[in-house]
Amino acid sequence: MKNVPQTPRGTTQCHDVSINLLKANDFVAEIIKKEMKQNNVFLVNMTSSAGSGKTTLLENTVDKLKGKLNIAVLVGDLETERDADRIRKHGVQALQIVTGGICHLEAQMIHQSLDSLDLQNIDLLIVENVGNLVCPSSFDLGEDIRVTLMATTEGDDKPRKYPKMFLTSDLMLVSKCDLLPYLPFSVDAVVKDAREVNHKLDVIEVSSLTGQGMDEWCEYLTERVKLKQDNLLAEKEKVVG
Ligand SMILES: Nc1nc2c(ncn2[C@@H]2O[C@H](COP(=O)(O)OP(=O)(O)OP(=O)(O)O)[C@@H](O)[C@H]2O)c(=O)[nH]1
Ligand SMILES: [Mg+2]
Repeated sequence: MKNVPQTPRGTTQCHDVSINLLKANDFVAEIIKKEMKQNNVFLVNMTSSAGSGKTTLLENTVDKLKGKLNIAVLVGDLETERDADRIRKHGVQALQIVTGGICHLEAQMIHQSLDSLDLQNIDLLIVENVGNLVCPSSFDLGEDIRVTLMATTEGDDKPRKYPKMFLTSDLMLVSKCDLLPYLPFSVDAVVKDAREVNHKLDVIEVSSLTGQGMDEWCEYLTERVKLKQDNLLAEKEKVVG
């Protein structure tokens, strides 16, 4: 039998992440930030537990915004090309990052993928992180905003159980709101829980099934993309002037 190194029972790879690895990650995240600034690209890091509806939301988001913004998507999963295939069907470039067992995306993985993107012609780059509410919270990908989905099927007590993700997020999308009539889930309770962790957290209730909240979410994104573009333009004009 092969001598395969075993992860001790009750631990995951994520617990072995050293401070040095996080420092190295932050170094690359800064490089990504600079490249995004140079190319005028707004970068979103989308996180959630597995199956909270990230890819479905992105499919609908791309449909609503693709005439208005140039969008590209990077998707992280442990295995398969499935999510990138789903998004490509909606007419935008989507690249799959297969982590091969790693439970989160790291800045280096994003940086390597950037060579395959025509950044000069992208306004909005969305990264769908690996479905996991724990490990991805520790890895800055150089994003402008972090958006976390919290599905009604997960229970309204999760933010304070997994605080780092909500602490480091700018927006919580309460997803699958069409299921609210059938579930013991209180939107008020989940918002209260999340804002106890991060009082600045924005919240939008969405459903990819009914389209609830999609206009608000798309406006939220569009406003921030435009704001970054305007700020960068003003900075350039200041330098030239
Ligand atoms: N009722 C309901 N179901 C949804 C909604 N959005 C997604 N789903 C369903 O939830 C399941 C998971 O959706 P995905 O979009 O694949 O979720 P995900 O977060 O991308 O999953 P991973 O990438 O595996 O983490 C699918 O069966 C979807 O059809 C929604 O708004 N309402
Ligand atoms: Mg997905």
